[in-house]
Amino acid sequence: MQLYNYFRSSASFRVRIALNLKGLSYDYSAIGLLKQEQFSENFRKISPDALVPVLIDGPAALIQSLAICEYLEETHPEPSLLPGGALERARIRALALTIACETHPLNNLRVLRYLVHEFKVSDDAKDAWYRHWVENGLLAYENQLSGYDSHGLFSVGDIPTLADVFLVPQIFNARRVNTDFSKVPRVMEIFENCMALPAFEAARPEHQPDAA
Ligand SMILES: N[C@@H](CCC(=O)N[C@@H](CS)C(=O)NCC(=O)O)C(=O)O
Repeated sequence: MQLYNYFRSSASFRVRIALNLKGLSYDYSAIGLLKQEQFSENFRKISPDALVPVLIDGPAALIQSLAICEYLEETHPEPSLLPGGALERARIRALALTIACETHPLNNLRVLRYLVHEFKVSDDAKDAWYRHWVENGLLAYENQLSGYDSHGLFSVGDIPTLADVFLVPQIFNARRVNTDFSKVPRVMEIFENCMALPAFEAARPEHQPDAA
């Protein structure tokens, strides 16, 4: 498999973690987002949205990190990233979507660029926007966890799931804008537990070949 990605992209980071957790090797192809390589004609052939990540598996080019992770889950079921019964799996998906749909899109590079270029917001205002939405999203995540009857080492239970795969990269992004994590203690505990695992550690941005 081949992964088109960018070291600092949190959506790419999710797929790197999922591949590592499943013990799958892949070739790393960097797409420089700041150099605007995502808009090149060649890349758009495999990524119509001009977004990373893209996973190539044989003749197929897969986009959207959640779809890619579910593809990996179906093609390589062990270890499972969606374990448990219907309730556990619904919780895992809801947590992952809280990050993927309610939090990350508001802070994506193209959204921030639009704020700066079209609305002339300052860097401070842009960071305040970012912090607002990421704190909002992480609090929603924490509140979901609080509603569960029991707590394990990870978001849902004692093994890492798709929820953790989506959570961890968002924390890395949030740190870059001095987010206040004081209202999400359980989230931060889970984050530390994840980062103690080699699959998460190896996927972190600084360890990627294109890290600046
Ligand atoms: N929903 C997509 C989001 C992908 C996405 O937003 N990727 C970002 C990096 S994290 C990107 O390529 N941004 C390029 C840009 O904003 O121009 C997924 O989960 O794969």
